[in-house]
Amino acid sequence: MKKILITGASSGFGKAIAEKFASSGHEIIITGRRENLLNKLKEELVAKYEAPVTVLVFDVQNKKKVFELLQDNPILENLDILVNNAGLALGRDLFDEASLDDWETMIDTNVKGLLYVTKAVLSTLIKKGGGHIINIGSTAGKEVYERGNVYCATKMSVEALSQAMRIDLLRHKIKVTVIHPGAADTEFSTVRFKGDKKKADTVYEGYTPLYGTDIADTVHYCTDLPAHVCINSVVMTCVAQANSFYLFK
Ligand code: NDP
Ligand code: 8X3
Repeated sequence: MKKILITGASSGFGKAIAEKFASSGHEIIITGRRENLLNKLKEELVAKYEAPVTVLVFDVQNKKKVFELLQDNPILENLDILVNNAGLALGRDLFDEASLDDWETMIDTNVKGLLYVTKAVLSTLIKKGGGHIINIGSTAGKEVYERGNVYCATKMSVEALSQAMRIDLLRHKIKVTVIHPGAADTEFSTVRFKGDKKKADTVYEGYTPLYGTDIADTVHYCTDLPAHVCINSVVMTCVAQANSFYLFK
């Protein structure tokens, strides 16, 4: 049994990852801001799989709270896997028309939040003598697309930080894997278009996108390999998509 901490487990990829690990007999710590959804997920996973589940409620942008809750917390003792998944896009606007507030929220969540959580958890992994960090990037972190500006920049940062972690944490035997998914049907687009569900749904019309379960299977595969093997990077899309630019509808 492994112990896994997942950020952003109240929906989408994080929720699917939680279910995948709970169903395969692991201990999971699920986190996010929406306490009601996390408690509901916990109830479901306990009832279905009798899984040990802990809920931690925090905003990854809140440095103080992240460190209070995650640094040297006995609940995290012997943690094996950290999945840095919490993140979002806000808006899909031209550079000169985009909102500074949206930019700041994306940077604070996707980059600074990931750094806070990783830093806070690292002492536990180091004490244990190793572990596995999975960072969720995006195809948006491989190629910049029109109106993607700051979201793409944050996901390019996730790629750069994953490379940096892999190098600097070698001596602690910590594996670092970055997973870059393409379009996946989650709450992502509803958040991006600020609740406009109709607009969000059009993103996934005319083809079969990825689903949270596809990303969960990939995370599970990467963490289930022999101790000496590390998958450094995965770029995954649905069959209809080649990269940020080519989507066959
Ligand atoms: P969802 O919107 O379904 O899930 C996002 C999760 O992140 C939620 O659980 C949300 O929880 C959490 N979250 C957002 N902001 C914060 C915050 N400030 N503090 C704590 N938790 C937060 O989207 P996805 O599952 O699709 O997204 C997961 C990750 O995958 C993101 O990093 C996204 O950028 C990336 N991604 C998504 C793709 C897609 O097409 N869907 C493709 C490639 C990458 P809560 O609101 O409860 O805090
Ligand atoms: C989410 C995929 O194409 O909307 O990271 O940027 S995309």
